[in-house]
Amino acid sequence: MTKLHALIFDVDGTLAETERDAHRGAFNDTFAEYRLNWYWSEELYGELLAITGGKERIKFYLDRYLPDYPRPDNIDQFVAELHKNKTARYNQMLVKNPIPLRPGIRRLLEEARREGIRLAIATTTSLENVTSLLEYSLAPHSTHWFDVIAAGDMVQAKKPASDIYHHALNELKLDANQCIAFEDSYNGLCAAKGAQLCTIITVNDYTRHENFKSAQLVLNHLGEPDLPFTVLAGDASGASYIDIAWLQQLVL
Ligand code: XBP
Ligand code: MG
Repeated sequence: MTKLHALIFDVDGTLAETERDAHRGAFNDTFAEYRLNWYWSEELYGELLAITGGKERIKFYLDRYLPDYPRPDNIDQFVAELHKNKTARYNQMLVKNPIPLRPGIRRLLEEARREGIRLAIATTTSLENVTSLLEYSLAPHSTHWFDVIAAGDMVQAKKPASDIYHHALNELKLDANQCIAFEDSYNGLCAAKGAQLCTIITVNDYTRHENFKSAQLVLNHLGEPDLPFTVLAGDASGASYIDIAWLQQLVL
């Protein structure tokens, strides 16, 4: 019998709604500081989210939307500088105005810890950003709740490649069938499924129309005892919120 050993969480869009206001706002503030005539509207940002990773997203934006923009000689260095500035701004935002965790996240993390289920993170964003989110939105020193934080440039290829999930599984020293992944996007689902992980999706405004056919379950959020989730696809077998007992039966 396989037993559930660990839960692996995506960060942006899954732990908290960080994209529309915080990441996007930080990118735009950086562009303004550098007097670049670039502005990412909510709608445009939805398109740009198809490219994971902030540096990769900026380069894609230039290629797709500003092909005539005169590029500095060392474009990679320029993009890295912009991204460093954006990361500092994003971290300041998380300290000043902590972003609430999505429904069910805190409850599930706390229950997992009580039950001896290990926790891990597999994200495209940087370790610095994850640390701030956990520190200010979950609890002080809560990075220690996680045995593994697999983040950003620790792997060569970002989601939808599976590298970050393979890295997390390697560090956990677990097989995919002993773990469950939580994601919010098609790119994230591709990454988790490519590593053979059973995956639960909680959609948000940017991702609700994406293709989640290979997910175990698609929900609007993880639910709370007094805030039932809505099932968008899959079979929740009568549950109204995700807890450890419910997750255990997925890996039997
Ligand atoms: C989401 C992403 C990230 C963020 C920006 O990552 O694609 O690129 O939008 O973060 P995930 P950075 O859902 O895997 O957590 O600017 O730090 O790359
Ligand atoms: Mg995500």
